[in-house]
Amino acid sequence: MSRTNELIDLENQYGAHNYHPLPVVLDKGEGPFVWDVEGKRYFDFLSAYSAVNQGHCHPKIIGALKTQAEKMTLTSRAFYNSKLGEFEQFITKLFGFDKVLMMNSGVEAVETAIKLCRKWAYQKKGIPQNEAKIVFAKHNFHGRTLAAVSASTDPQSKAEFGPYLPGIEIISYNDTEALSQIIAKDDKIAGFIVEPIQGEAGVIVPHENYLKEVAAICKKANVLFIADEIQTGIARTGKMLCVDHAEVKPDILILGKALSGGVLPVSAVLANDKIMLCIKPGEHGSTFGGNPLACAVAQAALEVVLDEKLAEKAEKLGEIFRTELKEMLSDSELVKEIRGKGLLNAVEINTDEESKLAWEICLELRDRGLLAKPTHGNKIRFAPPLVIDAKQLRESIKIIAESINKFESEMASF
Ligand code: IF1
Repeated sequence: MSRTNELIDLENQYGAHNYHPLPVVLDKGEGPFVWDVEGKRYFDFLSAYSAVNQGHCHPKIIGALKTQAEKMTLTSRAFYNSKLGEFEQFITKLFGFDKVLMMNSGVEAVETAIKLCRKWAYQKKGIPQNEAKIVFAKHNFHGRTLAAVSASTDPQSKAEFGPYLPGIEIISYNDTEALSQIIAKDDKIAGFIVEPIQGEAGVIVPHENYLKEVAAICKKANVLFIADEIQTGIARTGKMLCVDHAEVKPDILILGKALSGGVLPVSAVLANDKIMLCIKPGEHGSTFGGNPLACAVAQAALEVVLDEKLAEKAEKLGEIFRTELKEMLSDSELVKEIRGKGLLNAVEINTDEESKLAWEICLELRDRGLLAKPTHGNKIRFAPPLVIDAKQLRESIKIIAESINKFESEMASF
């Protein structure tokens, strides 16, 4: 049996069956590339769901990891540590907020934002205890905890995990009228949590004024505008934050994934004092949140984004990706739409969500040396590390177009 099959069998036998991975076993990564256990090289067009924007094993981030790991990794927040304060100053100045609260995984930061919003609702907005509501968008993805799945509208993430958290309202995405209406008829609404582009839903880009209008509606009604930039943030969409395209600032900003360059789970919630100081000592925390290793890594990861101008790169390369792929696939009956912002893109295949075609295309891409994964059956996300260069990107565009075209003649059978 091949090493690949041996390792897949091990995961099948001893691991929970909560994923359905593409059959490839990865062993090594560098920049935009990963290698499997047989030594075959691939372009990584998933980037661990946009966590490795800075490229695999970026030497500066790994350097910071090694240096800090040899000195001190964890103190808990029972004591101060020599890295946290300086990092907090750096990240708050960078994003323009008074304060930051450090956590680990993305969903923990989402939970933190929900808790913070509720505290603010009772202390500042005067909503009666236990009655605050938070609005979420249909087809959202904010993670896997009970609060996040309670807010989910996707039966796959949600079903049979009830009872769910109360105090959640759902409106359609990209619909400011729905937001205005729900806020107008309910004075218990404390916040609106939204992805600036819906990732899991299939890279759904809202209309150009959406976020500007959302910010204005929330401001007027004294409702917190909370942006989940876990997937869209840290240069992925061609600006440091996706909300920067709309020139708006959320009341609460949630970051994760590429905040550490994919090296450690590091997440952050940013807000100004009038919100952040609603949480007092002992009311929220985490053993690992704000640990010195995470701070050293995140500081280096953000410096790489700035030093290497990854936002500008993502903007330019994203234009090339969409324009040239559209040209190469202009005759394709298989492609319904090519869309995205910066280097967060998707190709929607012209089949229903149950079709296996997108999966088959991803297997073809794998065979030709490029890794991507379908989402919701018929959408394939293309999100390479932002360190990819124009020549490598063009090579990738060719692989993608050729792989899709290969299925053109076989379409009828899917
Ligand atoms: C899985 C998707 C991506 C996120 C947004 C919070 C979180 C995520 C906007 C939670 C996480 C991940 C998690 C991963 C799959 C993946 C994903 F397809 F499910 F939707 F990226 F597109 N907010 N997204 O995208 O962050 O706690 O995971 O650090 O759960 O399988 P986390």
